[in-house]
Amino acid sequence: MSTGGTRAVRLTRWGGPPVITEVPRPVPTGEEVLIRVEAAGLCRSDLHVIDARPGSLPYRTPFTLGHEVAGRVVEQGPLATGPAVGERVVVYGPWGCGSCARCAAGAENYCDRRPALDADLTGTGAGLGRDGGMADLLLVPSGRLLVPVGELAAVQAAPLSDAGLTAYHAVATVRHATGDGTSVVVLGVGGLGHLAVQILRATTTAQVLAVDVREEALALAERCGAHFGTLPRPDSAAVLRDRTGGVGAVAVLDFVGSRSTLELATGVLRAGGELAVVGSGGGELSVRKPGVLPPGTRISLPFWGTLPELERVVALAREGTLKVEVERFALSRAPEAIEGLRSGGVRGRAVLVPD
Ligand code: FEH
Ligand code: ZN
Ligand code: ZN
Repeated sequence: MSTGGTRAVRLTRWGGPPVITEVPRPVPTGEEVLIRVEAAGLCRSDLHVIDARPGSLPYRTPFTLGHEVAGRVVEQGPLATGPAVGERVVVYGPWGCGSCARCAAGAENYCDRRPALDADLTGTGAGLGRDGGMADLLLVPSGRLLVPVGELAAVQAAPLSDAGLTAYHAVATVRHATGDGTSVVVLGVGGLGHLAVQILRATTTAQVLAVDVREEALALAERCGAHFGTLPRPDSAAVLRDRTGGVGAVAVLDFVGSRSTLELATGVLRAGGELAVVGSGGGELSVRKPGVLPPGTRISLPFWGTLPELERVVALAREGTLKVEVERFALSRAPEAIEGLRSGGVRGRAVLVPD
């Protein structure tokens, strides 16, 4: 059990391993708010950050990892607003400029000043060039970035800020196309996909069809409410189209983003459908006419989500509609958790809990 110490899992140099080290206790000034971290989720993007080549990301090392954080407000700067000391919160992860049109609307994930912030190596947010929440304490720039979670368990709350919010935003992007008798395909039932299945079932009337390379992930998809699940096979597109009554899926949510999943998406999409590419699997898709995509296809690259959406995700979780499949690790076992995520050995979302 930490003695109120300030441990942090830090990326000290590009290409080096994350190390657990002592850091000075942050002191909140101005609008800043200090959070005692209760849980911090691991994300595939953490692996991309850890593996990044020097200069490939607009971040300066060293910084603490962790962009999926829940905890309790313990100290506020003199100008702080938002949740008071003692309140339990989840941290909205994309930290924008806070004042442009997009940030004013709560869409800091699409901050208009992001290019300038990146040019200054300001960082995208907690754990993404700024000190993050794989730590005992997290300093947040403003109370506007905090959403109260009441008595929701921290290991359930933390993943809502990234996995839950990203899945919700992706569903929101395609929801207009859904309706009775329609089908949506979810490619990849991992930390984000299993939440997308639940969100689709909770907020649309579409049939949900899931694809994953792991049998246990298909079992998770079924527990989350998917109507059908299949391992990828040579005839997967035909099998899935058949499940849609032959017309195809009005939307495909690709949480993998690999060549094979994008290829499968082109084979199952209905004309005039929606392809949301969420995963950063490095796959490429030729967008040309005529080409592999059905006529009328709309492609989106949804990124994270908005503050109002995070409030809705927290509300779904607090009412018991959204449940995160979690694998806990003590903060002191962060390196092992990171390697477990890398090897694909984590079931659902890996979450670090300060020990
Ligand atoms: C964060 C930063 C950069 C790329 C992708 C991400 C996602 O993990 C956010 O959900
Ligand atoms: Zn992430
Ligand atoms: Zn902004």
